[in-house]
Amino acid sequence: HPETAYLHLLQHILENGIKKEDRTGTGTYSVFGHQMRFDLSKGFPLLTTKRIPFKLVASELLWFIKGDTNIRYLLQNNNHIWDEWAFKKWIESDDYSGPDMTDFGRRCLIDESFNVIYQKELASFCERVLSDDEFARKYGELGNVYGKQWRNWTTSTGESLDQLQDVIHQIKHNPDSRRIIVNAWNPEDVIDAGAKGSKAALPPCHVMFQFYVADGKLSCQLMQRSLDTLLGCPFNIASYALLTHLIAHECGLEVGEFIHSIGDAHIYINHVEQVKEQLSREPKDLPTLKINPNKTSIFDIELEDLTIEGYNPHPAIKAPIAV
Ligand code: UFP
Repeated sequence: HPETAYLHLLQHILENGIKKEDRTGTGTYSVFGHQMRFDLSKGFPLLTTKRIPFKLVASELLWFIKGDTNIRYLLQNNNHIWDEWAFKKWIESDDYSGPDMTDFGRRCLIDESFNVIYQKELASFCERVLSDDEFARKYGELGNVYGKQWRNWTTSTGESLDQLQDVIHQIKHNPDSRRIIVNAWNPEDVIDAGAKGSKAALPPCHVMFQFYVADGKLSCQLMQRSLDTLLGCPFNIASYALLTHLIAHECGLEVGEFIHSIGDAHIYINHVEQVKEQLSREPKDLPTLKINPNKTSIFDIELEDLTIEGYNPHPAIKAPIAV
């Protein structure tokens, strides 16, 4: 079963992971350097050992593809996966005068009365990004994150590069090329990422990806520097599988493999019980992805053009996210 590649990684980290502190202060079990392969012709790799919300994966990917870096589009699609990063910039700004939100990611996990106040502040922040154009422009914006780097990379001479459009062009016209790469890691932005006034809210986790065409099939390899194996990984696999499908669809190719190459693959210490629960479950049949055949360009695809069929996973597993 294609999902066993993922379950093996969880098992491997539990058995061999080294205890390692991390930026969030949570602590992890971690291994360095791991690769998983998913044959996309065997079904769409949306995990079945717990439910993964496909709509969130899809709306985030379409947001990257649009070159959008403002969380407003995500909020309009009920997608809250990037909220905390925008919220962090807001509470650190001079315009913020609400309750003290310092270190909110950790405090909301350990202090329930703080969590209530935090949830209220965060909800009103999101509401304002949705309803107030000026506020959204200023505080919904994450800066130089994926959408910017993929579609609108700024060169040292001030020109803009559309890496995604360019790889699609290469796949169509020069498919044997060994240079079909999108790079999200910009050392200039990474130096102070996340700091007050910095150009990027956080350094990219999916650093670069490369496409490969052979036998009429499109494959994709992702190099990811850091992986939250329980919470992030299932999203990352589904997202890049979807991207590969979309580009294959536009280029008239079948899908080949998605290859996930990882630097620091970790399980947070407070995720171990959830990991064991997931490992006790039997994978089910993978679903299939349907893309509206009337749309070809990936830049025209909307959420309603994508459907997942035959998805009957085990129930979701709740776990705290480290920010
Ligand atoms: N993370 C993922 N996948 C992602 C993403 C983040 O697993 O797509 F954006 C996790 C990895 C790590 C944390 O646990 O988020 C990022 O922290 P750091 O920048 O310190 O690696």
